[in-house]
Amino acid sequence: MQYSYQFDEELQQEWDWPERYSPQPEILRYARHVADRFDLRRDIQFDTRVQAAHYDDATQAWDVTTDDGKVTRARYFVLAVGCLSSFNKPDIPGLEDFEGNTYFTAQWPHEPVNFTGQDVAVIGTGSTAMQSSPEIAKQAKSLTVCQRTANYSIPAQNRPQDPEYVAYVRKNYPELRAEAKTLYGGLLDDFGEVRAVDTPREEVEAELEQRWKKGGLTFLGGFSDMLYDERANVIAAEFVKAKIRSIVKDPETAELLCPRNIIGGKRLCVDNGFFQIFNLPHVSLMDVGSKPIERITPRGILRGGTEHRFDSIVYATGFDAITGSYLRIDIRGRDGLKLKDHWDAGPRTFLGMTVSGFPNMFMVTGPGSPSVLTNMLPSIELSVEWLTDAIAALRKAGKTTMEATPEAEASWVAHVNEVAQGSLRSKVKSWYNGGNIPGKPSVFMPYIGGLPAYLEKCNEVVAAGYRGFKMTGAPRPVAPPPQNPVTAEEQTT
Ligand code: NA7
Repeated sequence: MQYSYQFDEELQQEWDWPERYSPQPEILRYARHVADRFDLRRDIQFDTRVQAAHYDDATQAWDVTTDDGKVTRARYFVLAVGCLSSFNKPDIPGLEDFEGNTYFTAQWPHEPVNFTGQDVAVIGTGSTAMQSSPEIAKQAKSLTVCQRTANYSIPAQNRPQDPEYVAYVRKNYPELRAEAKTLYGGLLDDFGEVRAVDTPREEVEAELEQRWKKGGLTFLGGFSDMLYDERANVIAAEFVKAKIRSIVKDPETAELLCPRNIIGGKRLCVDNGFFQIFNLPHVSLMDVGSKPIERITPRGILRGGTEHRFDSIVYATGFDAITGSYLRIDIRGRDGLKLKDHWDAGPRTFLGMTVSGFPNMFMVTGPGSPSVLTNMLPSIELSVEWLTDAIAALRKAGKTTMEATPEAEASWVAHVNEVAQGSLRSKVKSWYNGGNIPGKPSVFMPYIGGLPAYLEKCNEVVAAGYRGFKMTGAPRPVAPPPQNPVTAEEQTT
């Protein structure tokens, strides 16, 4: 009920969320309902990829080139491209040679996939591997999970919504939403303020047990130091490893499934019976960490000189997170400055919503905002509200463009980096810090200082008359785009 929009009270009241964790079709149904209810489809052009967006100082507008060959000229350019939408195609030799079925969890087909009677391999043990594997195991003749690094997961304990809880939330939505904004992740739950290191071990373990039974992402939230003090972290890590050993009957497989690093360093996974599947006779674990995949062959996976044959291979290999979707577009700001160059050493933004040198370009939950560390739907709304107000303020001021100053951006980037240093999350390679993509700059990309601190900063900027921004130019209508559609290359020349 919290992972939903709050901009319309009737929408909140009328929508029925039947389960604690909604499955994908349910969330899609909600998105479609919102689009229809607010008549949004007339403003959406589907099946269109943005290839380039270039700012032109002469027109003070953005020329946005799409793959249908059209150029759209716009005063404001809002990137709502998502934090986890550019998928990571792994660089495994021979990937294209496979003659069976290839799937990527990040680009799952819209029509149902049936694995009945098949030998299936899943590559990866992140969230999507852990969530898809138990489903695939229900159908497949055999399932082989290829694990490079073991990962922590907490049971989802998904269940139908309790009607009393639903009634309570519906009745108190405004207050609950307001309270959520005062919490670190923008998510209401029971959070402990004491430190695990100051609490007797049995009490810490009792709290973890209770959270394990409750299930879900806030497993580490019982104590304030779980992601800041290794001594606290190790208690939770050992607790989960003991659970894995108690679930998985074969001791060797259990040991392989036990992670070695900090719990919560990588994003915690939430599963529906992932570890349990390794007790099934047709499911096995392949350790591709100590003995990597050599190549994909037309028939399967070659590893240690042996070919393992499969009908289907599922790559659950993640995303070029947070910056990937921006950098796959040829974005150029003032004087042809390429976003790719500006972000060469990692993303540089002011408040995660604007970039110096890129006038009137706004990002929804961009790098340097709390984004993926918070409840995403409310955070998306907060970004949208802030940038909408900013555009209104710009118009009210009788100006055409607004742009973060280099100083404001530099100081925000320094702050984002500084707060990240204090967290154990900085010590583990993950998609939060570019560690999952070879050659990607190693920078902790989301703002880790928490939603309340972030909102305070955003509000301060507004209260001080958009401090940190330059507003320039007198308002004028946007000139029409060039008559003949041009390609990104032609525009370059
Ligand atoms: P994740 O969580 O980034 O997981 C990707 C997995 O794929 C992870 O286990 C990787 O192992 C593995 N991987 C990646 N490349 C390879 C290669 N080349 N060989 C073997 N294994 C590989 O991605 P998800 O899509 O599951 O989830 C992303 C987020 O979506 C998730 O955190 C939620 O927020 C929703 P590694 O650990 O790098 O050794």
